[in-house]
Amino acid sequence: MTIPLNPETCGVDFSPERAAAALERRFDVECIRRDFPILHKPLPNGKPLVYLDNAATTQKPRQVIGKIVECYENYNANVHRGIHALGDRVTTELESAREKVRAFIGAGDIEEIIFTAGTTASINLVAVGWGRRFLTTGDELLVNEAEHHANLVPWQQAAQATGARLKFIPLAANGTLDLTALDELLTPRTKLVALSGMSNVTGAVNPVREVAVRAKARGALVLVDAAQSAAHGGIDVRNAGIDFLAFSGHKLFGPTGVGVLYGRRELLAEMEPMQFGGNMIRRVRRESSDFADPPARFEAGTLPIVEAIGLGAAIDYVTAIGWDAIVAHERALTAQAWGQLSQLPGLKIIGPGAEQRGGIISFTVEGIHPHDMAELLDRCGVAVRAGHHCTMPLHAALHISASTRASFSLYNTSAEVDALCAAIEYARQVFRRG
Ligand code: C6P
Repeated sequence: MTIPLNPETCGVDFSPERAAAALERRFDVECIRRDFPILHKPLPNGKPLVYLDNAATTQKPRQVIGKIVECYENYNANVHRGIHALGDRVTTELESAREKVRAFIGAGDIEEIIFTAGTTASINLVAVGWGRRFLTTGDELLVNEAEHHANLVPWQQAAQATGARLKFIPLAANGTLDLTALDELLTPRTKLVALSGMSNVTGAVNPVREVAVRAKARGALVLVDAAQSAAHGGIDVRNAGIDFLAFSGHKLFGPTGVGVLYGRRELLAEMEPMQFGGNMIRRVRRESSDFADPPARFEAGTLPIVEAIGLGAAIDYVTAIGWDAIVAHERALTAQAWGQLSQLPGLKIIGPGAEQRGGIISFTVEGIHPHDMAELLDRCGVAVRAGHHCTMPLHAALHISASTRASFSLYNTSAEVDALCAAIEYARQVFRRG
């Protein structure tokens, strides 16, 4: 039997226990937690950390941290430039990370993988590089009000710049997509449908494949914002019929500062670069230039090299554990949290039932502002996010200004779900007393 872990490429310290657990596809959460140093550091108030803000960013395992240290200590150099040993090594590492991303999302070719600064940068690149080139007056972009601002504002800008118009897939009462009228909304003028794989507020997992099939029938392209979904399950861009896919390294156990744009080869070949300078050219004359082929055409300047290599280590990490095991663990936590939270008096969960969502639960509690709630939870060591979560139109549609959000990851435990509920009860007591 081959061990599905590669200490060579993943950095440091794959413990034999971890390897054995991964081999058996047994999910040992305590074992996994040992990979994340931050989870064992007490907070300034002495409480143990209960980190439930994974939708904002995930914590990093030692395998990723170790890989970053390994890069800086052993082969730090610029890529695609230096004719020296360090330059060769780091270029090989970077391109190996690109290959890992390709395999991770099921793309056909590494030239379809562009390293960017994150999901926001990736979507902007499509909105400008594809949108400004191909959209004209009267064209339609199909979006929805539940999207993160990163998958709405760039399309507003593209529409304003080109005369295209935004159309919205309606939302059901719980904030999920209502696809009943999708076929009528899609017209021959629809050029692109932009939607997330999973909402960062409702946690709803969108039926991307179904939308893609229906969009394709009308000749529209499909862009998927996988900022949240990338950390919760396998993606297969070809099988799902996705034309563009965007995600961030930092929500997938990798470093900040790096993200990915996948684009189908034929589409990238036609797109305009958004940034100009070194690395993205083929030939520069005094008055004009020719640009390199993708991906270099869209990677002007020095890349987030070490960050991209760190992302490669993060992909190795989750792949070694196995998505089936990760998803099963997160589903169990989400079901437990949904069940317990929905019993708490005055607490209203936003979005669908546990079976239709990934590991994100946003809620409101009668009489307690979400910011106060987050602050009181923090006193108990429970880290959550409060606010509009960069989804103002969704909150407006739900007639609320803010919500509190707990989001789960592979290292969270059933006891931490209990701790969340106990901390909410504490907050209710504080407000009752006050
Ligand atoms: N959501 C959250 O707490 P960046 O910042 O570029 O890495 O990711 C932007 C982004 C795009 N789409 C979705 C669905 C997202 O959730 C995010 C980031 C964080 O919900 C920070 S606002």
